[in-house]
Amino acid sequence: MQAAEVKADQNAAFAPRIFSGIQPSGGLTLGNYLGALKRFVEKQNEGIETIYCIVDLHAITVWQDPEKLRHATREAAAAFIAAGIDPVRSVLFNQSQVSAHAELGWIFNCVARLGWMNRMTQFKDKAGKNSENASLGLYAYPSLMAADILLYHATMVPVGEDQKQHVELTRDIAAKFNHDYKVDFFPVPEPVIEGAATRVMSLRDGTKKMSKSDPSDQSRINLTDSADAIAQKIRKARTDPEPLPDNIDGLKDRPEARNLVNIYAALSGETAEAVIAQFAGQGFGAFKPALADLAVAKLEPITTEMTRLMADPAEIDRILGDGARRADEIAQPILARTLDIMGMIRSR
Ligand code: AQP
Repeated sequence: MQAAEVKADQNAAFAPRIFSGIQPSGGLTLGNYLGALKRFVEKQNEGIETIYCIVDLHAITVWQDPEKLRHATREAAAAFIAAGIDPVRSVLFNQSQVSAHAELGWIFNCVARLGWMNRMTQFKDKAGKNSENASLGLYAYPSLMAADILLYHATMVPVGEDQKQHVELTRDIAAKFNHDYKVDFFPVPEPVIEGAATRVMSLRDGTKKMSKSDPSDQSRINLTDSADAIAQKIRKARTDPEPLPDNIDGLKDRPEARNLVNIYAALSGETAEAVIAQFAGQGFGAFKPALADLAVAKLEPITTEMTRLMADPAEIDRILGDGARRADEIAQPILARTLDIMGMIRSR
């Protein structure tokens, strides 16, 4: 089956609900902020029901040092809150506290087809040449992600460009389950990919995604970086010798220049066209300091608030526990009904 074809009103029976997640596989980056967190806050503020998850079960698909995982999970929670997620209006929790994710993930392992999984490009990228040595979990990652989303009957999934294929697989799993059991039980959720920075690229290589697990710290801006570190990384970002063009088409074969313009646009809330109009004809000697000032102005308050929140890890754990209880209340009836549809006896 290809990405599920859905009737226009397929999700009409479901209340609009947003689910998305971030892996605590390291400190969060500017890519995670612009592609995910910033947009998660916008969705919350639009008044849609929002459920956000720190997906620690996904993070362990590659080995994680236990102390670092604990720290990264709390730090991700601090980043959500510092960026503007209100843990009362949104549900914010870490995945492993709601065991229904793993249970529905197993069920979806039995719904997803090997042929579908074999097409997943993220597995190929992450497993690299040594795929025989990759964990089975890394291979099954997309069906656990489908469980994360469908466990809450979410209808919309804000993600960066790199996760589009996984949301399409989620749609296929939902449609196949509904078809196989002759039900309209799961919605077929839509990926929501919007804004100027759906794919923020590495500062060292404009053809590679900015990633928290890139071995080069210079390739990314971390949400914990100091103002000096941010300015230095932008100053040293790879570029070409040409000045900025006077229209967007002039960025076509200039991935590094395009990336910096997109970052500026996403941070300032302008379009890339407006940024180009402002800086046309100027070299990077002028553009980079303007970008560094903007990045520091936008990120410094978040970093400061994260530091304040991280000083009280017990409070972060309390917030995550509270979110997990609320998530569980939504998830349990949906899991129970899924098992019932499949013919599993539930008698205790
Ligand atoms: N560079 C990026 N540009 C735009 N969006 C991005 N996202 C990640 N990197 C970028 C979006 O952030 C959300 C959470 O991603 P994730 O933590 O689940 O995993 P990922 O996509 O694999 O991100 P990383 O940083 O590259 O993690 P590692 O290095 O651990 O694999 C998603 O919505 C993603 O699209």
